[in-house]
Amino acid sequence: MVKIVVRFKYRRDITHSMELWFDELHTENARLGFRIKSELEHVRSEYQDIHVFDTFDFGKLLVIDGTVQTTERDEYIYHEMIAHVPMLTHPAPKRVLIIGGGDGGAAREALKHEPEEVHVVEIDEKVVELSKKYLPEISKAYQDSRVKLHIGDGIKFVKENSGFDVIIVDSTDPVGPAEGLFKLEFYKNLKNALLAKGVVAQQCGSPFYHPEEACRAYKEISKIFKYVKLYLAYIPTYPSGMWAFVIASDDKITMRRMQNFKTRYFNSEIYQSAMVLPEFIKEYCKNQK
Ligand code: AG3
Repeated sequence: MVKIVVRFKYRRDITHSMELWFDELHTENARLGFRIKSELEHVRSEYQDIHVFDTFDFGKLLVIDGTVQTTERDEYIYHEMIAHVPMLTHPAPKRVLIIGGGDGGAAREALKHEPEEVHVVEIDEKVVELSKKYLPEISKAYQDSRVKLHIGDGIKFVKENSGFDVIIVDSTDPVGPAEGLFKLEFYKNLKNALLAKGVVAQQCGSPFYHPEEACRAYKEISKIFKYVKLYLAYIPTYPSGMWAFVIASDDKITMRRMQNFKTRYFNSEIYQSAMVLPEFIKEYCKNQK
């Protein structure tokens, strides 16, 4: 019998004597709750269910299909880590492509490298609209003329466009609507869209709750690129707090330039240490078919 596990369920419950909470279900039996001041917006877009909440401890919170995407308080960790690791692995990134990332956070960080162009391909224009309205610090990248927004399917975009130095895949979870972004076919197209020395980075879930997702991404992308590494960041509002990314290139993965911009989480020591993996992840990836 196949057991269907509802991994992420949106629930806003009124407990604690009329307090309002948003909970993300991490498993059937574990969840993380945010006490909220108010629901600022709830939109059912063509693609997904989107909420923006005003929370007590984390500022504004963007939720897609019941899963926390970003909060004003800790967004810098994810956005710095998804952008600076691949950007500093490239000797001189001029053309950058971000698949997903409609909130603008990854683009904001990519701009710190003085690229010529940053293309953001977001499928859901509602994400962009709500981010511009409620998350100005995250979405301010859109005010920069080097940032070009394309509303459309990232899978299709990489088939039809090329010439990028760095590609950042900032999607929702590896299961569900974003699944296609974790498939071999997509990775092949990513490689074709990259120039020589091109670097790609992608978020690939919680290695604590779902090591199979990170390891699958690692294995699939390894079939296409010569050098591949998983790396981690600590993100308080994501399931388990431990988050995985994968970086891939046909050139050795090493930090090629010095950091000459301000960050709040990332630094050159973290570039190194983030790639040091705990035993359970190594074991899992080794044993996984
Ligand atoms: N994209 C990855 C969010 C994944 C979080 N998963 C979860 N809460 N279950 C973040 C978008 C930020 N630009």
